[in-house]
Amino acid sequence: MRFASAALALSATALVAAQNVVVEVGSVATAEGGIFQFIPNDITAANGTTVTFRFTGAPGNHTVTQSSFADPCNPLAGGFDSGFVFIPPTNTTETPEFTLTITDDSRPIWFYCKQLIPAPHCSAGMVGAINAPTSGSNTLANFVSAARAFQGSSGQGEGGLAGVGASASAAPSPIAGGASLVGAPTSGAAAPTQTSPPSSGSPSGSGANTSPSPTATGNGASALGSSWLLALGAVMGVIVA
Ligand SMILES: [Cu+2]
Repeated sequence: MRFASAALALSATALVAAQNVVVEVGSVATAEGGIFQFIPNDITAANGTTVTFRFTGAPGNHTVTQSSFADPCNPLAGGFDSGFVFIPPTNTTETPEFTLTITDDSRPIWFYCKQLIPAPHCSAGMVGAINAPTSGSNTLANFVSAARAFQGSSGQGEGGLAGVGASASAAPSPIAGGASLVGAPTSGAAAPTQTSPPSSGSPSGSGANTSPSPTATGNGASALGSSWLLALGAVMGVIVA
């Protein structure tokens, strides 16, 4: 009987570990909620659960970047970060995926999209949470409200594969069919830096914004330099091609 109980417990553990939640990153202009959203944005996931972010919004250029309730549109020190995944309008091949494994379900995990073009996605409400409290002040609704109230450019610092309470084992993949990845995360949970350029390209469903000009105020503005223009040129080349 003792063996049977142990086997039962083992299988229950395996069941929990096998759970997966899928979140779509970005959408289309005609969708309810528009382009700038994670679907769903309210995720419940126990330890061992995997949360797979699928960059389905086409065209799109988004990130999944860990932040905090207190500062929804800036990267959390030691947080995870997918990097910028650009999806062209005509991407018909495999969808890039970024998969987190939950390592601490005892506290909420907050995240945002740090893309600034054509306007900061975080301020447009492109945020989400894993295991957010359903009562009290730190609810997802309050987090969304705080993000929408955020002024200036959301933080561009790069996180890593490993985050706080959740970690990825690989950068978004596959990157194919015209998709590109800028600022791919590397191993470790280094503190976010402000030296990386934001990505570029037009996440607009209409593709109308071809001359993005992120405002020169706020966090990370000093990083907007020649490397950013180079990245823009590279992505625009993809669009033109
Ligand atoms: Cu976005």
